[in-house]
Amino acid sequence: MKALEGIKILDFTHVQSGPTCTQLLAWLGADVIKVERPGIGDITRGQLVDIPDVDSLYFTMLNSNKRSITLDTKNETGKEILIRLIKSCDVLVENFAPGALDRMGFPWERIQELNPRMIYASVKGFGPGPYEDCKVYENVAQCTGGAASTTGFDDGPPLVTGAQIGDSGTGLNLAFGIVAALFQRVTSGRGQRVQAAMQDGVLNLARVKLRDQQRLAHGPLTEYPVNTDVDETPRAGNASGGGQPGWAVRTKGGGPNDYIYVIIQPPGWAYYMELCGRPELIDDPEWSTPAARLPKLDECFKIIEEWTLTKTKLEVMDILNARDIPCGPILSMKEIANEPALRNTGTVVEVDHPTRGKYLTVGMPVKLSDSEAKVQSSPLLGEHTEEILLDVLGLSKEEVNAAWKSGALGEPAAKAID
Ligand code: CAO
Repeated sequence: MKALEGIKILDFTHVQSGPTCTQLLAWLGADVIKVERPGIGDITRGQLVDIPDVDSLYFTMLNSNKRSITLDTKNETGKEILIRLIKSCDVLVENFAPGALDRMGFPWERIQELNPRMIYASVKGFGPGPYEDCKVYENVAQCTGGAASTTGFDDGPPLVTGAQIGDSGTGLNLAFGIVAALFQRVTSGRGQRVQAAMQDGVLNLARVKLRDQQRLAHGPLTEYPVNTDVDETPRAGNASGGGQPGWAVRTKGGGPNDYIYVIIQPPGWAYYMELCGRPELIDDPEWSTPAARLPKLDECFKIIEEWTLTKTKLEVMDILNARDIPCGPILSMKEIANEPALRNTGTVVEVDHPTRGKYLTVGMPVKLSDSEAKVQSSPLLGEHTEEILLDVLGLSKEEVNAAWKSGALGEPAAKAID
């Protein structure tokens, strides 16, 4: 028995933010029914294609463990089927452009009328306000949520990060909101509206930078490389966001990812200086305290780098961790793909896809002891159309055939079941 077994999700999501949410719910055991436009489907099926006529990795890595039904919700029969799906499911999740579901004829008021227990969950770029009608993609959210203005080096432009904090981050927030709403429904008996804005999701993750904006009123941010004459949280380069100074230093190899992130905490200083062959700096009052080191962190990291350049990043990792000194080798995606520990825990999983063959994906990031997340293939477009109409809605074979003929499920009369 999985955590969300018995819960049916009507999944109107596309691209990344919504699909990442419903994929998490599927891994928790929910039956996720992905509704896609006949003949087209989720636009990502055909984006960044690496193998012709095969669903892209973009799609397969965000839609595992789901079932797919093709349904034209602007067709009259399609609308009737959608009404039956709304009545049969527990949660409707969507991340269309603002107002799209209303335009289809299904505003929240109508959904509530059709199924008062329905939880209606949405991702939008912005919450209510001047930008509520805007379409939004990942990097727009990173820029408007405060991440880009605080990422990068002080003498360079704002930078977006490779981590999809706007899309996958907001999908995670939405999943958490849905699970809470399902829990509340147990006692209230009612569904509710769950809304997650991508700007809010990014800002939630950039919280420490709003902290620093307020600290500026009381003096310079001394842990930032550039901290004078600024009235907005500056970009910190690789400086640590916490109270401990840190930096990415080079290691042996000279490759683009031959770096390790080191952190100088007071208890580690003496060991660093022993390793670096500079024991005289251990007790020197010019170097021995965090306050003495603060104005010359550049020099501190240069001394440490002279030593790290003699070792590989993984050797440095072993040496420092043997003394409980936290550090982070910069792992490339190639290294992560081949990391045995991540394979063993199911964080990196090999999946077999009917037309693609084997590929790697990222599995469930949270592990539940009583609800193991087994990653399965993503569905082909419309793979489960008939199965869903028969099993979930209890339609007769004649009704399914009539639906095909109406064009609601795709090419009319292209299909008929026995
Ligand atoms: N049957 C019939 N019509 C369907 C359908 C179906 N099964 N599924 C979708 N459609 C229609 C929608 O109703 C909509 O039609 P209208 O424009 O007439 O209302 C249309 O398809 C496309 O929807 P869209 O406007 O959401 O798609 P888009 O490609 O233009 O925009 C995006 C994409 C992501 C910018 C927009 O959906 C958005 O801003 N979403 C909210 C924020 C978000 O999640 N962004 C993250 C995206 S990942 O980086």
